[in-house]
Amino acid sequence: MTASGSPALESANALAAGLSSIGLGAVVVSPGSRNAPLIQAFVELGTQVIVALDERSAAHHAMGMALALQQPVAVCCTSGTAALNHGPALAEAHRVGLPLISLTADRPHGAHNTWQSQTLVQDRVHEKQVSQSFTWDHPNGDEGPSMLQDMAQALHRGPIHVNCPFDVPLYPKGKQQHKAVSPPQRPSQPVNPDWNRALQAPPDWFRSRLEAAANAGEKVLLLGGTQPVPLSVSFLRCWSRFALIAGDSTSGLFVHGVPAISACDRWLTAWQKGGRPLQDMAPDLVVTFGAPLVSRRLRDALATLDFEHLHLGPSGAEPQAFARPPRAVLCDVNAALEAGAAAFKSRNDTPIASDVETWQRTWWDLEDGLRAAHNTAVDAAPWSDLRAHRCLHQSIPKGWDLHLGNSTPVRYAQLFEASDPHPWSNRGVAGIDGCNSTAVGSALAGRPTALITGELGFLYDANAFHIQPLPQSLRIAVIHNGGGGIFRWIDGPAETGLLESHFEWQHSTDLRPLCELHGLIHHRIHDEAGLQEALRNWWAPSPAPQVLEILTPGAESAAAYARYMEAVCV
Ligand SMILES: Cc1ncc(C[n+]2csc(CCOP(=O)(O)OP(=O)(O)O)c2C)c(N)n1
Repeated sequence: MTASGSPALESANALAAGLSSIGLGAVVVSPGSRNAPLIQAFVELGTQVIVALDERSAAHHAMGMALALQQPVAVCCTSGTAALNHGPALAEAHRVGLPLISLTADRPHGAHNTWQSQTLVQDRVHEKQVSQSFTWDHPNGDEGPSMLQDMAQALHRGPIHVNCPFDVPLYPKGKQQHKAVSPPQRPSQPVNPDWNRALQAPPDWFRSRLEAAANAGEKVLLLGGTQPVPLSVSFLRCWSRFALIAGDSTSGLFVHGVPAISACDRWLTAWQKGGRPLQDMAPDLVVTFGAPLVSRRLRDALATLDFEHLHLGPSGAEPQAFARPPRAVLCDVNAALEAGAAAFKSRNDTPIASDVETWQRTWWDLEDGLRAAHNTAVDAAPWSDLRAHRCLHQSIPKGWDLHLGNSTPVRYAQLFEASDPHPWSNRGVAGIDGCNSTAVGSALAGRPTALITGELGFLYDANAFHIQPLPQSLRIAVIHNGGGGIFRWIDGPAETGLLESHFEWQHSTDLRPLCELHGLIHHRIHDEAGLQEALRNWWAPSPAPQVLEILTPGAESAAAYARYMEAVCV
């Protein structure tokens, strides 16, 4: 018999201690019985433990914490369907390379076949959405440490799933005393420095390829989608001389003093409206990274052109974004930028090839004109989503993290400069099901966090707020435009005759009772003057998270955006 009298508790203790030793920052647990050994183990160990009811939200909370802390965070649940609910966050973390650890407690091996309740096959159930799956079944001898080493390796590439079979007894004999658990504080450095890791460098051929591109005067486009790591200013500065930089505002490319184009849809609209041939914008070499680009139109336009494509990333993914399959460059994005910067530096004293200079100028002349026309075009718009987004973006204080709902908020955000830290949106798989929770997770990790989201996304993920403790430094601006405004942006829904009823899903849900249920401070806004006024005091410390429900007209907002595009793209 083990010291505690429970093999389950011993196994859970060993796993909790092992994960802590490889850099675990915190754990989000959902109430359940089968995972009782893990809950007790983490509390006993002094790990930061957050309690969240809904496993789908809990996994997104943990992902938001991993993003804010830049280190692994675990989410822990009981057996059965609870385990499946980690799926959406794992899928998102997998696409963007975040170190999320899904711990699913299970009954002993084979239980699902023995007429026991709350059982299903859990081993490897998330296999396609994680970098590696593990079964922690009371490992013996070196088995445990070796598995933990594999977990640490796998976490550098993305999330992992650890299924943990436990048999009764799940609880110790006699009443236990635990230390009081304090809410997390804003960390000035990673909570567990063991996670500090060497960046995985790109293969040598990558640097040589960029050297060759610079020597031969090739037109290089660095194109970034959403990714979680802050990118180096000095490396990007080196790149910006030789390469054109463009991508999503959530890519990390928009750092102070580095020229980069974020409003890619706007840029392409203007290019095409001017009747310019796509061939004139064609690069010779495109280096991509991160989640799929928000601007599908730019991706589709590039896909009609012929160039070489390299895709960077720690998972070695090879997404075929364009006409031909890319060559994967297995590495961390910053390490690749460093290698590129070194390649370009050696040519710093040499003038840029005139073809390349002209090509870059062509992109930038158009972009400069668009930026110059931007403010006048927004000023001309009536009260609408566009006007609300501008007010919000202008008011976010320095030091606050910005999260964006991944429908129209992330698209509007491309029009407004934002950096340091770069904004976040769950663009990996672009589900609207965890945007609240990811922002809550970021605030739980001690970072003041603002979320701009749509009201359907807000309603969908309402369980984000069934959490202990609820962070205070969280502000949520809900653009309540009467349904999914995104469906007015997309070609198609309007033609079906079902736009309002089945796509946009017009509704008249009042958000106030929901906010009251969760103890969120709620204000409703009807116009721009009201929004400006509310924002003046909104960021000051408050005893609970605050929600601004901003009422905008849905159809007029879509029309205002279309008119804005017409006005700037002349
Ligand atoms: C889990 C999930 N279900 C459905 C969708 C499809 N979808 C994308 S945007 C959207 C509507 C979002 O509406 P809202 O949050 O109000 O934002 P808005 O479109 O007004 O910006 C839906 C249903 C999705 N991306 N993820």
